[in-house]
Amino acid sequence: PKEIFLKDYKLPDYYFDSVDLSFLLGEEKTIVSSKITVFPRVDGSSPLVLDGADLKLLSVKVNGEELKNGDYHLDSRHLTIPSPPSGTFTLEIVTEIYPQKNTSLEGLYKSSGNFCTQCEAEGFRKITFYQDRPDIMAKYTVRIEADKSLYPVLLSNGNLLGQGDLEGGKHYALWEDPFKKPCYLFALVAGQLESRDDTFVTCSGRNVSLRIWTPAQDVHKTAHAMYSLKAAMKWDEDVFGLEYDLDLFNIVAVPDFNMGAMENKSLNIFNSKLVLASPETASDADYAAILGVIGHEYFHNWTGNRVTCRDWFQLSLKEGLTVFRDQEFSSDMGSRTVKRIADVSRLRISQFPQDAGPMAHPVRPHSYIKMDNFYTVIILVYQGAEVVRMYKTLLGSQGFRKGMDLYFKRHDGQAVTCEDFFAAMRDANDADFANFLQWYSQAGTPLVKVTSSYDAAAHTFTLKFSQEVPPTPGQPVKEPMFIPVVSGLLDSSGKDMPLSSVYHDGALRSIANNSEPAYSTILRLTKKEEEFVFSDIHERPVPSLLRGFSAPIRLESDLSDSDLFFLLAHDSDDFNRWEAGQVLARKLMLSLVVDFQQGKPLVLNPKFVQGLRSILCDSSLEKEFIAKAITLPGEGEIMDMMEVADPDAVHAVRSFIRKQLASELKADFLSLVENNRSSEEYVFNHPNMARRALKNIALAYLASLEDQELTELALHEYKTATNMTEQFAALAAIAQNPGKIHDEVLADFYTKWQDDFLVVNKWFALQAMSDVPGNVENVRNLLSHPAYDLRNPNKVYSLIGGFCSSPVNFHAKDGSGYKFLGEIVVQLDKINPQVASRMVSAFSRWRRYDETRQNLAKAQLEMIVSANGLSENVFEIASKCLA
Ligand code: HT7
Ligand code: ZN
Repeated sequence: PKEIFLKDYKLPDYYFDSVDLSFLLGEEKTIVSSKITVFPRVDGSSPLVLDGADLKLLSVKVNGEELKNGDYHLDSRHLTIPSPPSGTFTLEIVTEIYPQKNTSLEGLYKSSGNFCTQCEAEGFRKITFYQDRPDIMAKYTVRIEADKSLYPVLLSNGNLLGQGDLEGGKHYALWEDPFKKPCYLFALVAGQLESRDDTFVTCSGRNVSLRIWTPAQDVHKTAHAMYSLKAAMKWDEDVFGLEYDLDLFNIVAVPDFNMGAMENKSLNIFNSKLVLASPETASDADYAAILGVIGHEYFHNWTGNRVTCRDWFQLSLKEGLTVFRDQEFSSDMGSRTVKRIADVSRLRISQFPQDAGPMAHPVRPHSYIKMDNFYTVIILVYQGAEVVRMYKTLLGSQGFRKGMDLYFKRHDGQAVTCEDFFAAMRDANDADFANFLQWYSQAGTPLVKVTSSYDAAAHTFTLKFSQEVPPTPGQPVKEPMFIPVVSGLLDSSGKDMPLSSVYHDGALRSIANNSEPAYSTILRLTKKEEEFVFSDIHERPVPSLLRGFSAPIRLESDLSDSDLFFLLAHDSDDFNRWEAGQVLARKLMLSLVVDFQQGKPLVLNPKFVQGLRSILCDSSLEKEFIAKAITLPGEGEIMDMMEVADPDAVHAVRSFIRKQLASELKADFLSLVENNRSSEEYVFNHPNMARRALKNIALAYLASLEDQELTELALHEYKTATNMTEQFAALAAIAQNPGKIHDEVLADFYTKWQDDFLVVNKWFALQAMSDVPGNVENVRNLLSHPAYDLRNPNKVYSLIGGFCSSPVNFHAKDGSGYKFLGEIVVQLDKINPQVASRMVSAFSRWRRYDETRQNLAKAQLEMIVSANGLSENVFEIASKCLA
């Protein structure tokens, strides 16, 4: 396979001006004709090289003249015209494709009888020969012709120019997109769909028609998606002054989709699970995900579509920025602290481990084999968003907005780089960003250590920082990073101390703003070691560092347990209150793991129970925050902190702490369940979600006790639930404990929901994630369940992905989990390489385990790499894991 390098980027030799596409959609085959106006970047006679994959070429014409065999060159990846005419010319190409056979779900394919497309990153080359790279931006017209009864709805990007009936029961539609776009934003949908319609009036008074398309029976489940879309359109106007630019915005929901959704210009295509919701079938988490992803794809209209990426190495230019924007949107629509906690937890679960493994790469990678693999590695998306967040932290909201305005002013309609974004932020604010650009090029999560000392005589408080970025593949030595550490100091009553000035790098900086005292400040770390000395500090403070998680780093401090309990109780920064509890829990779990490994009895520190009880009883706290604060760090997070990861010990310890807490806080948990039951119809709003979250976590703790009365309670909650959030939480609580009730309730749930494929996927995931030993057999059996289908990515993510997220069973010492995944990956790779490569990455941390497990996992990776006809997608990940 060919590796592509950032350093090899070259401007294209040819640009495309206009692209006319015509599709004859058929049952056996589809004929695609393209007519492109091509012009050279500089005059000369370089060959024109077009990308293509799985295409049957029918004809090529240049300036109306058909080319004969020797006038062009065709291989399995390219169509080359060695000597095109000089100046502007037209290129016409006709190809034949087979969407019905396309199980890779990239390019043009069929999902539940409807045609749809997915072109990012490099799917357009499966539709026709083209320069499939984002810096080729052109204006498109698209004509679609198909059988009218089978495909009554024909959609593409932009505005509908015309439509009409044709002979033989066919019809056509003609679309024109007035904006230049790269081909990865091209989209086509044809099928039997109906829409929910609405209108949005933009800030300048234009009416935009909004349509959400689904099969007829699902239209009633699109109200929340429509609400989310309108909220996103309004938010982008209010916060960034960005108005929608066409008169029509379409969303289509399809059941077979490799990722969450796609931001095609004015025709977003979504995985059904991120559109369809009703109180009975979707949980609060689903509702929140729909809000966030509808927002995300809509926000791409400016950050991604109007201003796009020069090349795929710049992916975080659009993804990091757009994820940041959707995070901000969701924060503004709900609780900022809870959203931040959820995002940081995900960062720790997904990104940090990858950053410390064989797949580590910078926000802007130096090379790739298959670009699709760099969407699954969450580094780009999450670390990318964190980098954008740091600009905002450093510049403040207004400064950040100034930077965004300049970015659009300079680059609207262009394909640009991460440096262009950096320059806009810097120039709009005249800012000094020191070595900030390192965030784009250095891989690995920086480890920052901090110690503190108080000088009572001099009234100074000193923080000494050191930073280190660990070596990663291909980058053994790193430079220090620019790390903004937002900090405050708490006095003995738990209040923020006023901060007047700090001495750093030989200079005294005033913190107070226009003689107003400040209670928080940004410490800008830029060196391997440095010191900050706060003056006028009249008692020993407890420092609250990295407030709001102001940089994506690992922080190790010398705070004592009592400092952490103090922060948990008092910090004015709610994120850091949660964080203090997590640090305490991580310390506790790690020390109990050692006890477990040494065969010592496990004993829970009563102070920890006390700390959590005070959170539970603090009526000033919001309920969703409490639910987060009493959730223990995941098993993966603890294993990541160990020299040799021990899944059995970590699982035993986490289960022990859960049960201990459940038994000691039983009365509190019971009253939480009692007092937080739904009294009214399901409403998706923050207070109601918070109430449900708190009730559900309390129920889960109680059910872990395996006590008959408490199981009855969970069963009662299951039976009386009027919404999926509470019904599924009760089911999950019961499903923790194997036995008759467990089996009966799972069977009941399936019977109830067997006709709703999205709910059935939840049922698959719940069983797959079970930590009952030997669960691999159950999962194997589920593979032949009539509702299962390896060709549907959502089902794979539920069952196979769910299984790999259960440490005890995936990492079973007999290797049964690894063998299962190995077999599935090879089988799946023949159907859908993108999904198979996402699954294979579950092996990426194999070196973190003991020797027996290492050998078993390695054997599977070797088996995969040597499999016949392996895709580049899986090869790239599996071979990197073995390197
Ligand atoms: N920008 C979209 C990315 C995407 C994608 C990438 C690779 C393979 C399939 C894909 N489907 C969608 C989606 C987004 O940013 O949300
Ligand atoms: Zn995106």
